[in-house]
Amino acid sequence: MKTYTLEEVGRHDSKQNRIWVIFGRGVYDITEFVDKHPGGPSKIVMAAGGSIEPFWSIFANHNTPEIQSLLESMRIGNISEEDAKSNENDLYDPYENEPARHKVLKINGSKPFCAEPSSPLLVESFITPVDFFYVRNHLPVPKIDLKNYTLELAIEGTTIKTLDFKALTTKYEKTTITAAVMCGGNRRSEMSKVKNLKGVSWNVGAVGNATWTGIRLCDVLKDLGISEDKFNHVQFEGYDLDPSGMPYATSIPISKAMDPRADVILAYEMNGKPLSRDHGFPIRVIVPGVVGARNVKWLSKIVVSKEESQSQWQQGDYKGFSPSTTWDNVDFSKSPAIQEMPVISAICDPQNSDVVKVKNGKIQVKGYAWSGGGRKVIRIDVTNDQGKTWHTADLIEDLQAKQGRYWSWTLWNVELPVDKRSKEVEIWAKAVDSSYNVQPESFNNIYNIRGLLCNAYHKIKIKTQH
Ligand code: MTE
Ligand code: MO
Repeated sequence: MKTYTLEEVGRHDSKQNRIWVIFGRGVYDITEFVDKHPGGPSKIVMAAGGSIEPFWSIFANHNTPEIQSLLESMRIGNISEEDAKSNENDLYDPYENEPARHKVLKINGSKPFCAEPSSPLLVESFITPVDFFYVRNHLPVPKIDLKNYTLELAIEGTTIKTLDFKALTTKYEKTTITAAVMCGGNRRSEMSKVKNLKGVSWNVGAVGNATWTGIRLCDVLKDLGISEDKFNHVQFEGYDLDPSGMPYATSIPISKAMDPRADVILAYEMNGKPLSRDHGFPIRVIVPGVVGARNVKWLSKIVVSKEESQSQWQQGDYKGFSPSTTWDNVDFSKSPAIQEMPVISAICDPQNSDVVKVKNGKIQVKGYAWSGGGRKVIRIDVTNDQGKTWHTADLIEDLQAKQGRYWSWTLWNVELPVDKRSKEVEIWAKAVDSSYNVQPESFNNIYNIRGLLCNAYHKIKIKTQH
């Protein structure tokens, strides 16, 4: 293979000159791949003409055999041994300041940290303890000193005011809501059985239900004196930054942000205690009924705008597509960003392939259900004979929730009669929400390349012990 100098590689930093990058000693021509990069072309282009290693130390989920071999397929040569040495600067680990985590969490990705509790633990309590609440980070956790914390409020490009923690928490009325937060990729591991897809492999635990105390976003926005008709979106930015200094950011429609009944809050407490670092200390947004991605943690800035957030997470991710859409023909601009979530449920206890004791000819089955947009879960149907007989589950729900504002999940349990001779039982669950939306029967026809909106019937197989 050819040997190149760092200087030579450095000249290949645009599409016209072709885009080369360095990894280890290898030189790679990634020009054709740039537009297909799942993280968006703009991110990968930052590495053009140089080493991608510092980027991979932040977006550490790249360091997989699959991605390494993809990169290898684009190799055009090497840099000299000398150059490779000089290129090896002391990389500091951007993840050296991560908080401690409970060992109960099952780690799906460590840098950035993504973890979920086991499903039987998840449905043990209506309110999920903070330590068991799933964590989904895209970047290192920022270290924030409360004394120096500020929140910037802007209209389009102009900052109107900057408030510190004390001002925010004393100026506006304190309020508490109970709401579930669910990742758009919850249950992705099941969808990935249909076909290959890209994303963190979540089981059913990328959801939790907590009380959130804070101030109402609509109160803060009202203070800016804006008229809802002149703007369309409210954007949120976090203090967590990518290697180019861009923050994690997303947006929600202004109608949602301004509606007092939508209960969007800037939360500083979770289950009655200050937010933990993983969950957004000191302030995060809670947008009940909306996909987890919009619930921006470590909130640094709110922007009222005519436009959606232009971030990768709003424009190039968290969108749904046809099962036939591939990474080669996907056009992210053609799908709207996911906001309110569809109805979903999961069987949590027992888990797939558990051995379950049959008592008096019956087995106990427990799970959760939830729907976006404040829609109430009105029924859970469970079957163990492929739908010939459906059993209606008993529900544990938020009795305080008001009409159209069912932000909490619903827990459920049911006793299923099982045949004396059965050795293996297949169980299916589906939820129905107050709009009579019901889950689709299988993943085949809702498959999408990012593995989002994985709300097909949950189906598990268990072994019975009589
Ligand atoms: N906010 C910031 N600033 N950075 C992030 O990476 N992840 C989002 C959202 N808010 C994220 C964020 C996603 S995709 C989800 S699912 C939820 O936070 C997860 O919240 P949790 O970690 O408190 O469970
Ligand atoms: Mo997420």
